[in-house]
Amino acid sequence: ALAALEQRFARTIAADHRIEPRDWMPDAYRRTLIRQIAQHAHSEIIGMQPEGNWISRAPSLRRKAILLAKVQDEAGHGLYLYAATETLGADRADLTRKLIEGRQRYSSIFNYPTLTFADVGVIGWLVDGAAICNQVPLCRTSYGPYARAMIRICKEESFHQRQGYELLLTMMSGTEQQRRMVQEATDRWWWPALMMFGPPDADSPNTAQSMAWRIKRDTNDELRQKFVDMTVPQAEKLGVTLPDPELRWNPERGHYDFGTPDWAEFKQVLAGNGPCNAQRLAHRRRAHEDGAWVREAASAYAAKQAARAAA
Ligand code: FAQ
Repeated sequence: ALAALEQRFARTIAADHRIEPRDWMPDAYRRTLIRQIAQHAHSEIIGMQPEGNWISRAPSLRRKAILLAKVQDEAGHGLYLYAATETLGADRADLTRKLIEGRQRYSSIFNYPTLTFADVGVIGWLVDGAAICNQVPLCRTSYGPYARAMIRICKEESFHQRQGYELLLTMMSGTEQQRRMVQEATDRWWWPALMMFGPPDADSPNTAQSMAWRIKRDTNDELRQKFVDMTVPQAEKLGVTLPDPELRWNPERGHYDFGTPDWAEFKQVLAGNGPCNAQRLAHRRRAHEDGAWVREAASAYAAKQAARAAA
């Protein structure tokens, strides 16, 4: 019986059809999805902090309204993704516990500080740009609920990317000091943005199996290259320099060559030693503790309603 189930799963994947929650799936496939989707959800929630830092200091009412909406969208993405993990049998409260106990990951990128308002623009341009590059192929991932969640999330991420680029275009047509702020923020975010795609393929333990299961549709290095190729012309149009002396067009490959990210730094950030890891987790933990009374009240209310319905 197990062999028949395994065969049907393999046929569904080979035909490029979707696996749905009610379908049989290998335990390791389920575990990999829960790991990746939970990490993605945690990233959206922790990712609210660096930009949230600027909501109260946005330079105009218009910029404040835009930033509030963007950070709210990220909360929505997080909840949407937690709901996708629940279709796999995970429990959101349990995932949150694992996050605040440091037992599950979130993206390395959110462990860097936002020092000036230009960072808000650069996060939209580079961080959301990298997120889109990684997530558009995930609209075709083999697990149905994750693929469908990605369609909506990508639409909102494109909007985020454009607001960041528009903010930077505005700053670049401003004063010399504003142009310097944009360049300085680009210098700080460029390499961490390249690290968002994960370790090089040769050091990526999960890629081969995830590609075979069609959870991932491209490797880490393929997506990193795609991101560099699409971003270089945007940097030129903006008038900023990307901080990589090795960056140049390679006509034979038809791609840009680029330098090597500092993978030792990446490992340090993953080990919890990035500039803001402790601060991000402490903030998330505090928010969770401060919200305990809301969860208690909601549970008490739900129990009361259920008792009333039963009476
Ligand atoms: N940071 O074998 P691989 C956003 C871990 S966008 C931290 O290559 P995999 C939007 C990896 O988990 C950001 N950890 O792993 C936004 C694994 O750990 P484990 C979120 C990383 O899974 C914008 C180990 O290293 N997007 O939030 C990172 O096949 C602006 C070995 O790596 C997603 O999560 C990293 N950068 O490939 C929000 C996209 N890279 O558990 C607010 C979905 C790797 O084995 C503001 N995820 N690791 O110990 C993916 O596509 C994949 O999970 C990868 C990693 C590509 C990230």
